[in-house]
Amino acid sequence: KQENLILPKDFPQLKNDTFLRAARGEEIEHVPVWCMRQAGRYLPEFRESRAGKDFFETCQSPEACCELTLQPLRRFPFDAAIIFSDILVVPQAMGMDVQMVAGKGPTFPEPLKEPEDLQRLQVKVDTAKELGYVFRAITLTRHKIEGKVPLIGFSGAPWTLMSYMIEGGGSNTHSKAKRWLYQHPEASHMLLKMLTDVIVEYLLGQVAAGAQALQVFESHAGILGPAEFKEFSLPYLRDIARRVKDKLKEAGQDVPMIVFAKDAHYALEELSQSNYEVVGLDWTIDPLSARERIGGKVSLQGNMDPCALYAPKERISDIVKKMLEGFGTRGYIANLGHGVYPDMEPENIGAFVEAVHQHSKQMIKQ
Ligand code: 1CP
Repeated sequence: KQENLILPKDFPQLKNDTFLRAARGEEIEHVPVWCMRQAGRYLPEFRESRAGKDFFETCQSPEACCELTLQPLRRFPFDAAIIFSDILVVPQAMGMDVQMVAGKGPTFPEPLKEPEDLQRLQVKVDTAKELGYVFRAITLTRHKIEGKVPLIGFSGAPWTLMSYMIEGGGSNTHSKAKRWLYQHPEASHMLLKMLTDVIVEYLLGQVAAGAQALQVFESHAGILGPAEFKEFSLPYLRDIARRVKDKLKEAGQDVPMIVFAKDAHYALEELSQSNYEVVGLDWTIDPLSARERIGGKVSLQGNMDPCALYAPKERISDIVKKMLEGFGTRGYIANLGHGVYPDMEPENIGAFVEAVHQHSKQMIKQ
């Protein structure tokens, strides 16, 4: 809808900035908490809103994205919201067809096969034109959220997007995409660079639209070994944060950035020196050892095993307490180590949020 284009940016005042303070390592009264995929199929109201509608058409509707983003906040006292969208809107903006196939997940009917296929991609992407619907969703949501909590924008990281563009969808081995790294390293770097350029513009557009923090998802980091990660992921993650920050600084803006490189615990030290304020962790790393390895350099986010949400509520509370004791309450944002699954009990997500708030308040008081 065109009228959203001109929504004013005089947003309601932020009432709960705990998440932003924790991202910067500042003092807080309780540990902030949100959940990856907090807007998702585990909520009956989400299933109802999404029923019978095409996934990417939903992503293209600012009103639908706004509603789905707000749904979890009506149930639980989360300290942040993440805009409803998907990482695969970036390959779409570069000219690739992506469809959501029921029972299979996102699918590219014509994935990249050989380096020549890079010619099919749009190099100079006008993000305002191709991804303006995401920006409008963010602006609308910033108004409708009424300053309750900060709104997080996000993007997939270059390697994760590259792997989808070559695999054509989800994969266990990612061997088609990894083949490129070993057979076509130059073309791989070319593609990663193209993606980086679009992602930088995309993230800046999200901030201009009203995003108050940014998360970069390198969900497929774990399929790379340390050497490949250092060559094909880390430099681009660093470049994204540096370029976004340089541009924001020029405008006098300061927006915390989170990097979530799933299963990349082998690169924790490097990630903590990659220009991001916050490093997100999956559940395969022990909180205390993560804290010891990075010192006080960055804030940490994570990392309860999402499957712990299948446990009874009292057990969830115990697990949360241990997690808080490991990370400490300063420079820490509680989250899961990955997204909520569709078969999880909404009540248990509520128990998780409450346990974080309750235990951390007590720990801070002592
Ligand atoms: O119809 C549906 O509801 C389908 C499920 C779904 C949802 C809820 C998909 C398909 N995407 C989303 C939304 C989404 N995706 C969000 C929004 C908000 C929130 O977190 O509350 C975000 C941040 C993403 C990001 C995303 N999409 C990632 C990175 C995070 C992660 O999970 O590692 C990835 C890898 C995707 C791709 C994707 N989109 C959807 C699916 C099922 C997948 C995974 C496909 C696969 O690899 O098998």
